[in-house]
Amino acid sequence: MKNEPTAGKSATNAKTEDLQQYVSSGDGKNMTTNQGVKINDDANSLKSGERGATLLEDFILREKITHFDHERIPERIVHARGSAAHGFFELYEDLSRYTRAGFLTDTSRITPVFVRFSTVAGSRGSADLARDIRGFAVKFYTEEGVFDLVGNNTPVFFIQDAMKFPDIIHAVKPEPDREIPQAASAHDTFYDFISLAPEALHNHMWAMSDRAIPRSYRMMEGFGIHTFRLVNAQGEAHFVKFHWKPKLGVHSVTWDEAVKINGADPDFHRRDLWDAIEAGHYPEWELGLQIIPEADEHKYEFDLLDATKFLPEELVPVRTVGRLVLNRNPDNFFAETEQVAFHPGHIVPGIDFTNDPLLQGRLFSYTDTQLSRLGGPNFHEIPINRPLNPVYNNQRDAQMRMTIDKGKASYFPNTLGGGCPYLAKMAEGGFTSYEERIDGKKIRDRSTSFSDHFSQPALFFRSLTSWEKRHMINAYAFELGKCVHDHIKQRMLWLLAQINAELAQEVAMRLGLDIPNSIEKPVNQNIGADADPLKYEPVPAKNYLDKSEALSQGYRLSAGIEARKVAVLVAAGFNMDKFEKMQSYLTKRGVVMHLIAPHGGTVRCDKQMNHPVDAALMTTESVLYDAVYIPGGKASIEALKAEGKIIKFINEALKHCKAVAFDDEAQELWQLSAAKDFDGDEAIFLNGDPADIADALAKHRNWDREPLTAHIAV
Ligand code: HDD
Repeated sequence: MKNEPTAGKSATNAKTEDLQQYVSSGDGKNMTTNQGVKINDDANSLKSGERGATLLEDFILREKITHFDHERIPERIVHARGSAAHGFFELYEDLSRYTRAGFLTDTSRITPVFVRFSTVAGSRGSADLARDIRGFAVKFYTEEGVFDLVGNNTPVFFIQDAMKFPDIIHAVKPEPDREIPQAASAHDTFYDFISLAPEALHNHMWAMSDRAIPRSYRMMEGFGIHTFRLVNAQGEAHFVKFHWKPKLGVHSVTWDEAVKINGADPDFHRRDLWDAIEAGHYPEWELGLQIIPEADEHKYEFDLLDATKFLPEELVPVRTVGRLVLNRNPDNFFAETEQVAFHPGHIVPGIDFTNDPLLQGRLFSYTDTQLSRLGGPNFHEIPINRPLNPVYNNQRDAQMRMTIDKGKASYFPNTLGGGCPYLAKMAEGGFTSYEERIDGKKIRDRSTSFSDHFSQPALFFRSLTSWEKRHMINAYAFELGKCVHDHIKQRMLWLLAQINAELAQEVAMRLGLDIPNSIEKPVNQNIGADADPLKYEPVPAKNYLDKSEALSQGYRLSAGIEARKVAVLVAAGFNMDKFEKMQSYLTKRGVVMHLIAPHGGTVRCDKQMNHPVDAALMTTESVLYDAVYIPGGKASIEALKAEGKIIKFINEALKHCKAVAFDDEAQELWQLSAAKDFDGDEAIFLNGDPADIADALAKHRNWDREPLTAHIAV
């Protein structure tokens, strides 16, 4: 199946073509009932007289209302809020030395994918910029069946054993008495749990880092988290960790921005992904693999089966093996994005599991949840979930069965069906589980090789730039500051002190609390009733690696500025030449320029031409843009000076460390805003050269400005 990716809104691949058979449009057609009867009146029910009672006989009314009454399905128990897109995966090099998976060995293939990004804790209608881990789930429609890589945007997870998943989710979800707070971890039940389960600290630190408030889904890394196995045609295995590296770099907004974006545009990430794809700026990631020989299983200071640990890239480099491009928006949110069902247990020959106890539990949960979410065991027949290759087996019936299975034999072995469907030998592509030797006793326990809960969080903190550390300290201070119970905050401070003294002291200072020297109960209370607490106490932090730049967002800036947004503040009489010079330079590089004026409609420039206004000042906010540009033009600047919101708009951009450029007369606004306080700032421009703005956009923010912005009141 060679399927060249095509560009534009009509980008197709084998899966999007397959979906076309289910796509329906009423364009140019009569309206009908679900039974195909043409409808003559869709506005009035059938009544006994003009002002009389409505008749039960009205099958058109009954059908319409009944269907409406049942439109909703249960939202996902976690990751309810999300957005998705179609695209393709393309392989750079043949990896048959490691795996027999076709999409990882055949470089001529284009494998269709459907990718869904999500937040974890919030409901389906919650705002996009919640401080939260992001889901990064990829469904590959391979020639050998569906492979799902159901990962997150952090390389580790909160817990080590699936047994604790309901607990941590109950702790982070809104508190059950009042169902408050929505899509927020800053509350007592969450910290009560985290402070008693030190295994959760590591992923929690990632949740307090800038990763948890991304600028865009397009600017996030993705991680498969667990150690999986690659198995080649000879049955030989290697361990593997999966990574997605975004071409646009990894970037985030500030917390102040996140809070304001949630009000100004709760669909900020959803809109950003949709708009970028519609404009032809297709987001792209490279697939990276860390491949580990089986012989190295016990080589590291941590256990490869422990999902709260990453494998530092300094120990095993990430090998870039292919690219993922998202080039088509779904046609229907519900049918595709809502009904797509991912499952870490959807694997293809050449990939296999490990004994990671978190992964093992997930293998149960994902099918189980679809049974109530999608209503029964036939959810694999929903178009978005169907594999590209045909399905033949002896599973039958159940709610909403679409397939019409022919013949008498729905069992195997059989003679009445000619022995069909028959089995595939391994050489014919039949899946065979990796033969792993297992010796041991049946035991409900946790390996002590999982007990180092502090070394990697400490490594993570050490690896951050000063601005990332500052953001994390403030995030902890905010979240714990929202908690009511001091004993919970104090346990958290004690735990933070085990990771990094600076982190703990700075947070303690902001909370107005002291760090306790010890805590009364065992540190780890996440153990069995008869377990020996000493056996499960976390070991003190070790330093087996001083720093890992890959953990920081500060070292991997990108040159890509596609679909970045620049606010251009204008009023009647603005300088058209300067604006057009800026516009032509930046739009060629994919930047979106929005003309923002005190009113909607059009705005007249100094050449007496009318330009359409993209947003009236009252309908938009500074936080929705990556940079601000103010062209000159005396009349324009005079009018802007009369708008109180203009200075707020500029000052907010300055506070959030964005590029701001003032041309000619606009320098009066430089004087009136906080811009004049930042002498020599590398992202504040007077008579800005478009190339400088492009450069500043690529750097994302001038974080060096941040410590100097405390006085800006916005
Ligand atoms: Fe999960 C959904 C990622 C552990 C149980 N999970 C879900 C989604 C993502 C992840 C991205 C949303 C998929 C989509 O877009 O539809 N989950 C993870 C990662 C984990 C993880 C990276 C650890 C490494 N999950 C995990 C555990 C359990 C679950 C340990 C239960 C034992 N996850 C679920 C679920 C969900 C789900 C309840 C909700 C909706 C769904 O599956 O389809 O089954």
